[in-house]
Amino acid sequence: MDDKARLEEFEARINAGEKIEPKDWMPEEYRKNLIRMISQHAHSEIVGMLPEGNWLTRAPSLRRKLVLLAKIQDEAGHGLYLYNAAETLGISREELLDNLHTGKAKYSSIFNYPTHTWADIGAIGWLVDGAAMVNQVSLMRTSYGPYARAMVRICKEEAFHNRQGYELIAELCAGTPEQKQMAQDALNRWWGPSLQMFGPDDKHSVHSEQSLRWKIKAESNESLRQKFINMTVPQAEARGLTIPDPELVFHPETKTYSYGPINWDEFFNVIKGNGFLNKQRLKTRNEAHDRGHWVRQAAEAYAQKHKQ
Ligand code: FAQ
Repeated sequence: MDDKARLEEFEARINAGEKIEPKDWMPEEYRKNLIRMISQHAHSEIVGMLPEGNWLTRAPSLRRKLVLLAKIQDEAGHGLYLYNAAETLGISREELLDNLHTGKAKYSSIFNYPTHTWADIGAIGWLVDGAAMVNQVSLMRTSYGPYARAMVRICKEEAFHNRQGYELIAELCAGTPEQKQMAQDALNRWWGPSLQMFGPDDKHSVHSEQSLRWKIKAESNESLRQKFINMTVPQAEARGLTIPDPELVFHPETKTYSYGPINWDEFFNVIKGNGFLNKQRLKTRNEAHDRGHWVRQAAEAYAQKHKQ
C-alpha cells in the first residue's frame, strides 16, 4: 500500500470513530502533533503540582492538608499516565523531560501565576481543574487510544479536584466578610487566565483545523471555553460571587453567556516565557529533577540486574 492509500484508510478509520493504536500506521504529522499535545499536557500536570505544593505547610486544617496532599499526588499520577501515553508514540521519557527542562516544550500558561492567599488554592481547584476537566472530558473522545483511555481515570479524579476547590471557596464565602473577600479576590485574579487555558480563539489556533480533522481534539477551543463559562457562572452566583467581566450576559434562549474580550496579549506573553513565574517554575522543576537523579539511577540498576 502506498502512503496515499494508507492515509485514506487512516482517515476512514478516524471517520468511523475507530481508535488508532500505537502499532497502527499513522501520518507523521498525526504522531508529531500528538506528542506535542500529550507531552504539554503531562508537563502541565507536573508543573501544576508546584503552586499547590507550596501551600501544604500552610493548609488551615488537617482535613484540608490531607485533601490537598491527595490531589497533588493525583496530579503526579496524571503526569505518569500521560508520559506513558506519549512514549507509545516512539519518544523516550528522557527526551520528553529534557524538552520541559530546557524550555523547549510548553506547559499550561495558568501555572505561571502566583498564589497569594489560601483562597487561590480553592480557585485552582474550582476554576483550573474545572477548565481542565471540561477539556479532558472532550479528550475522552480523542482518536488516539492510549490518550483516550488515560483520560477516563484522569477525569474521575479531576471531578474530585474540582469539587474540593469549590467546597473550599464555598466555605470562605460562608465565613467572615474578609474571607468572602479573599474568595472574590481569587476569582478576580484567576478568571481571565482560566479562560485563556483553552487556547486562542479558532481564528488564531494554529493546530485546531488539523487536530479536529483527525479527531485528536474532539472540540474547538472556543466551544470548550463556552462550556466552561456556562458551567461556572451559576456556581459563582450561587455563592454570591461576581464574575469579573462587566460584559457577561446570559441569553435564556440559548442558555449561554456571551462574554467580554480575553486578554490575548497577556496570554501570548506568558507562553513566550515572560509570565510572572515562568523562570522560577523551570528552575524549581530542574532542581527537583536533579535531586531525583539517584532514584532514577537506582531504578535503572535494579532493572538491569533483573534483565540478566
Ligand atoms: N498554555 O493551536 P493551538 C491541568 C499554545 S491540565 C500554554 O490552539 P492546541 C491539570 C499551543 O501549544 C492543563 N500554551 O494549540 C491540573 C500552541 O503552541 P505550539 C493542560 C498554550 O494544542 C490542574 C499555540 O498556543 N491541559 O491543568 C495554551 O491545538 C490543577 C497555539 O494554540 C492540556 O494540556 C495554554 N493554555 O490547543 C494540574 C490538555 N493554549 O505548541 C494541577 C490537552 C494554547 O504550537 C493543578 N491540550 N497554547 O508551540 C489541549 O487540549 C490543547 O493542546 C490546548 C491548545 C487546547 C491546550
